[in-house]
Amino acid sequence: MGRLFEEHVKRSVRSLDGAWNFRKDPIDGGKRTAWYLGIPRPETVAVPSVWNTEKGNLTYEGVAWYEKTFYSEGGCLRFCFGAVMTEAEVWLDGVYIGAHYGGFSQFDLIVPNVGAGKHLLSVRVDNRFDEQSIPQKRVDWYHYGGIPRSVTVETLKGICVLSHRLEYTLSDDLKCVMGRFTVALYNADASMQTAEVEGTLDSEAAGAVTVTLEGNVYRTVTLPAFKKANVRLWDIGKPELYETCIKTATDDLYDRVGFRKVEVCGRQFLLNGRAIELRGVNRHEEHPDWGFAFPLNLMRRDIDLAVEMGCNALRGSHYPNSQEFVDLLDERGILFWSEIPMWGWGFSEEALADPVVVERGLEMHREMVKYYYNHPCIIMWGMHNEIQLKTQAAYRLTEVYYHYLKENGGNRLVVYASDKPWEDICFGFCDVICLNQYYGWYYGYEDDAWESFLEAFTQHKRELEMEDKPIIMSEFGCAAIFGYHDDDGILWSEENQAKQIAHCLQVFHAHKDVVGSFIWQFCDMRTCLEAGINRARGFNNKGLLNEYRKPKLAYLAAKNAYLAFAQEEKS
Ligand code: ADA
Repeated sequence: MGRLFEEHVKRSVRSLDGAWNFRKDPIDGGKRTAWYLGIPRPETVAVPSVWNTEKGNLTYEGVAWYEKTFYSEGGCLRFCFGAVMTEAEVWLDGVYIGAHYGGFSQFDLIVPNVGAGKHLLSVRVDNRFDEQSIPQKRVDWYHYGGIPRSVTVETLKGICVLSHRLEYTLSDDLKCVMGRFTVALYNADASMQTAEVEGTLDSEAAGAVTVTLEGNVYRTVTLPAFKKANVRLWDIGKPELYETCIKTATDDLYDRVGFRKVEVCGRQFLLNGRAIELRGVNRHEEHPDWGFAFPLNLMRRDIDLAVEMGCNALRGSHYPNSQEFVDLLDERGILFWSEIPMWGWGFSEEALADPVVVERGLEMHREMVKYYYNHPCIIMWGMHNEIQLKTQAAYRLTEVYYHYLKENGGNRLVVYASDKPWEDICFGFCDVICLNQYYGWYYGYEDDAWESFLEAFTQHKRELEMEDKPIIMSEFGCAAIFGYHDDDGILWSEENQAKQIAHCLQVFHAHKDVVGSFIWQFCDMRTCLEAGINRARGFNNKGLLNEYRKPKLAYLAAKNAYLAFAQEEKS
C-alpha cells in the first residue's frame, strides 16, 4: 500500500483516505462509553493527516478517535494502515479487531466473514508516552499524533499473498543472480484450499510451488531457487529495477527489486565492488504544515534538492520513512539508511534493559524488514541513535538487534549512530562505525577540532583492534537562523554555519578511514518543547534549508563540496 505502482491486479483494493470523523478524547473516556459504536458529535478531518496541524491542536498529546464509513461486497477484509501515531486500537462495526504499537510502521488486520453492505471502521489513537515508549517523550522532533499515512481495505479471496521477499546472491563477476522468493500466504477461505504459488521476475518464471492450506490459516513458503544471467545492476544514479510478482489463482502481489552488492572491505565501503564515498544528509520526513503526513510532490522536491547538492545518500532520521519516499529513492538511484525511532537521551539504562522495550524495538525491526526488504536503495539498517552505549543494557540490546538484522535483513550493512566515541562498548556490533559529533556547535570551537578528533579516534580504534572498520560521520552540523547574516560569522549566522560545514566536509573527505558523511540536517524542523531541548523558535535550526526548503548559505557550501567530490570520483 501507499506505493508508486499498483501492487495488485486481481485483488480488490479500496482507498479509505479522505474525510473521516474525528474527536479528541482528553479524559480517555471513549472506550468506557463505547465510542467504537459511533463517535458522538464528531468533526470532519482528512486522513492521512496529523491532528497537530488542525487549528488549536498543535500541542495536543493524548487520545483521539477516528471513524470511517465504507461499503464493501463483504468476505474476508484486510485493513492496511501505513502508520498510526503511536498506538492504535481498531474496531469494525463495534467489534474489536486488533491493535498496533509503533508510530512509523505499516500494519494490517484481517477480518474473515464480513457481511456485504455498510460498515464502520473505528480507530482509537493514543500518542502519550511512558518509560516503555519508543521513542521516549524526550526527542528532538515533534510528537505528532494521528493517522499520517494512507489506509486501505482489501478483499481477500482464496490463497492470498500477504508479502514476499526476494533473497538473492550475485555471482563474483556480478553478472548473475541466484534468487529465491519467500512468500507469506493466507487462506482467506473458510475451507481448505490448494493453489499453485508462482513467482516471476520481469514476467519470467522464477519458481513455483503447490500449497494446501486449511481455512483461514497463515503459512510462509519458500519457492525453488532460480538463476538469472546478465542482470543489470542497480547503482547510484542507475536505478535498474525489476518487477517481481507472486500469483495464485485468486490473488497476486507485485513489487520491485534491484540487484546490487553492498559490503565493507578493509576500510572501504563497496557498492557493486567499487569503493564509494557516501555524500549524505539527514532528513526528517516532516513539514510544518503537514507534520509527518508528508505529501508526495514535496517528497519529490526534497529529493531534487538533495540531488542538486550532490548527495548520493540520505539517512531517514530517525524512523522508517513512507513507502512512497523509499520507492522514489529506488527510482532515482539514491542510497538510503533506514532506522527505527529508538532515539537517544530519553532511554534510561533500566528502560534499555526492560524486556518490553527490547521486544518493541525488535518488532519494529521485524516490521521494517518485512515491509522494506525488497527496496534496493536501502543499504544500511540503523538499529538506534545515541542511546547509552556505555551500558551493559545497550550492549545486550544491540547484540540482539544486530544478529536479527544480519540474519534476516538481506544484503545490507547494519549500523547505529553513536555519540560516545570514547565510551561506546558496542562497536563490535556494527559493520561501519557511525559517529554523531558536534564540534563547532556544542563543543570544541578550535580550528583543528575535527582533525584532532579524527586522529585521536583512529588511535582509539587501533587500541580496540578495530583498525579496519571504516567510519561514517553520521551527524555533524551547526544551527543558523534563516536570513540572519553576520560578516564576522558569529554563532547562529548563516555565514558561520556555511563555514563550519564547508570545513568539516573537507576534513572528512581527506581522511582515509571516513567513507561517508551525513550532514545534520537537510532542513529545519519542528521539535518538541520538552525541558532540555529548548530550541530557538521551537525548531531544530541546523537545516541547510529552512523548514519551507529555502536554502541557507550552508546549502550552497555543502553543494560546492559534494559536487567537487563527485567530480573527483569521476575523474
Ligand atoms: C543528535 C540527534 C539528532 C539531533 C542533533 C542535534 O545528534 O541524533 O536527532 O537532535 O543531535 O541537533 O543536536
